[in-house]
Amino acid sequence: MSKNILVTGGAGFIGSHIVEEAVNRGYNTLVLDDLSTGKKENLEHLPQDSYRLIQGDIRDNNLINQVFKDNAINCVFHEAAIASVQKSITDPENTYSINVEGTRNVFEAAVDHGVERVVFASSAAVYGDDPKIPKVEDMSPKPISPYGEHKLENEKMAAKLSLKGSTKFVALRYFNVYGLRQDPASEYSGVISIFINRILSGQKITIYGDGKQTRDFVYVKDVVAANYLVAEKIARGFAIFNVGTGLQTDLNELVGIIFSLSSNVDNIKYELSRAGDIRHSLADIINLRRETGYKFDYEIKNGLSQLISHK
Ligand code: NAD
Ligand code: UD2
Repeated sequence: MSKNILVTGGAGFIGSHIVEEAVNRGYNTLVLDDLSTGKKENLEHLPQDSYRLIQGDIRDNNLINQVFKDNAINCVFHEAAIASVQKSITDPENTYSINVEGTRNVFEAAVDHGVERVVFASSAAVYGDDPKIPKVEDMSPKPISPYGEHKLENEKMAAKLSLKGSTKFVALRYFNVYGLRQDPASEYSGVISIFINRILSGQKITIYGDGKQTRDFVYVKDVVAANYLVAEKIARGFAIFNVGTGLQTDLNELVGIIFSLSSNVDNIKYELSRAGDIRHSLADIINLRRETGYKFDYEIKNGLSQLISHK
């Protein structure tokens, strides 16, 4: 694969793992991040001279064009976004300006500068609350949040731009990603980071609803593998793939595994379901597997066990 890599949002949770893999592969690795939710510390375990961090905003069109002009980028992994659905509801304008207009800057600059490929983070949120599972890429999207709408707009924008230049775009609809460096601080963080943080520090956890809701939890290392596989293997101008495991885990099962891997005693309270909570979410990953050979390495127990062992 091409060697000059740009990771937007590379100081964030998922982005920092994509950067780590680029560094391990010996690529010239550039990170662009405004450090709004990302942190320099997320990259500090890597040798200092193994990547370059530019602190900047994807909404700054001049900066973005300069970055492409100066660096002969071959491949972009675009992760920068406001990743919180809740924020997209409480602050829709700011979220739109980053998630849609900022993304447009990155995509257009990539095309203008002849970048070979852009792989970008979309989301299962584009499917909305359609109860049909598993979710297949060709289902008609029904986003129910500004966040989901923005991700869908990104996909449409990429599809159009792929007809304009030589840049190839791949949208990856991530399901529920978990792993090291996922920030547990916000109440809207992923359930796994919240539960592990609370359970390991002996605090009570809250399950909203009966705990029988299910998710397709995918370990961040498998998400990274999917990013590099599509970058290497997908030859057409535009494609969309789900990234998950194709397996469902309910919350009761999930907490059972976490308690069994830690030495803490069960300390759970049940509360009413969250408004708008989706009952079941599951990815169909057949297309990704068929076209790239993707095979996830971490089913939930392995992923949780690796995560807990790093805590
Ligand atoms: P994160 O908040 O840890 O990472 C986002 C990164 O983007 C941060 O480092 C942040 O500082 C940076 N950023 C935000 N606004 C920016 C701007 N204007 N300019 C430059 N950088 C900016 O979140 P994450 O969970 O790592 O999410 C990464 C991507 O994956 C996002 O696009 C998110 O929407 C998507 N996604 C995540 C999940 C999940 O389960 N975590 C699921 C579906 C999709
Ligand atoms: C995920 C994404 C969201 C959006 C959505 C689209 C995250 C953090 N959220 O929401 O951004 O893309 O998918 O479908 O990635 N829960 C508890 N206790 C807690 C926290 C959560 O019971 O302390 C429950 C929650 O009510 C839900 C489940 O755990 O039923 C998973 O919650 P989540 O916020 O991790 O993810 P999800 O799928 O609701």
